[in-house]
Amino acid sequence: MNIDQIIEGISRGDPRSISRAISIFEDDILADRAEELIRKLYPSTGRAHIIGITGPPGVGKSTLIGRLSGFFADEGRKPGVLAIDASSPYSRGAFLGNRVRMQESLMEKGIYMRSLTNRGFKGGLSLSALGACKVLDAAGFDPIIVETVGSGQADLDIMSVAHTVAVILAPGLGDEIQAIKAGMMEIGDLFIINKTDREGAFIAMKEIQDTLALGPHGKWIKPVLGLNSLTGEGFSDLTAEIDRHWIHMNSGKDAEGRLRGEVILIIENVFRKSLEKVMDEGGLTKEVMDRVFSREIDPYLGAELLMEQRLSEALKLQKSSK
Ligand SMILES: Nc1nc2c(ncn2[C@@H]2O[C@H](COP(=O)(O)OP(=O)(O)OP(=O)(O)O)[C@@H](O)[C@H]2O)c(=O)[nH]1
Ligand SMILES: [Mg+2]
Repeated sequence: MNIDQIIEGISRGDPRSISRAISIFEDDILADRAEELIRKLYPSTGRAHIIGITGPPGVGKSTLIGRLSGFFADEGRKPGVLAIDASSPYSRGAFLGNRVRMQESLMEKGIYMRSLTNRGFKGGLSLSALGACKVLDAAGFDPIIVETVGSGQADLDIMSVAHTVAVILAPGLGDEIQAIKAGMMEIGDLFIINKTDREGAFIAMKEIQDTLALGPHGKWIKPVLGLNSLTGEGFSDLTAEIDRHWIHMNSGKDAEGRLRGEVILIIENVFRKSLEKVMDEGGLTKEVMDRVFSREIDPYLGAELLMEQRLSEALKLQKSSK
């Protein structure tokens, strides 16, 4: 399949073409093929509501997303689901017990589900995920629900380009909840305590509400919802809040901030990739590193020298290509 065939397939919503495109991104989001794909897809994107779902392992993110996407599908919408580096991937055979049945019933409703990993350069995952969102967007999926495990830079990057971020917690996280709260109160637009059938759920909700009350207040008052993802209790409130936030987003300037975040992410990735390449190749880089190792120069000066070198090389390249 060449790029134009893939693009044509995506515009028809063909799952094979969609998977093919996402695999290209997984291999290397900065490769020429990947860039060509993005460039040609871009005009047909920009419609879908991207919803990020994040939270610690085991709080019920996948279960919740399964049910949420089912709700959206029943409303006549066409949700797509991406799981980023999840421990429980959405691939055939990887689901156990009721999850297999859940996935089958979701596929019958036309919901696209796919997990995403990174086979390219270090750190490329967030950008690949963003590329995958564009593929689903161009294929007409809306909303696009992205699951990540709530930790690490990739997670924060992905969440910064979602329109709506829901942070999921569950009772019984113990002391862990403090650390999680510290890192996640800012990125969340809505907060969910899942597993309300478990003891401690309402105390956990109260705790989150109290913490939010101390934080800065914007125009958007962050709701705290209780859910039972096994029974579906609370899900009509959840879809209502998600839709309300989407309307709120479109009336604000947030979209501009999102695109700014995306451009910065691309620059970071391009720079990191070229740096990794230079580091691997040795050469001049090794000379600088040897001076750092022998403590002749400090790491800051070493970094400065390397950056200068990279910039001048990049400029040379640009000149010669003109
Ligand atoms: N009691 C109860 N159990 C739930 C609920 N939601 C999910 N679970 C269970 O919690 C366990 C973990 O669910 P997952 O959906 O895999 O959690 P996750 O957050 O996606 O996990 P990772 O992807 O591994 O981080 C499973 O055994 C679910 O059946 C709930 O509302 N109540
Ligand atoms: Mg999961």
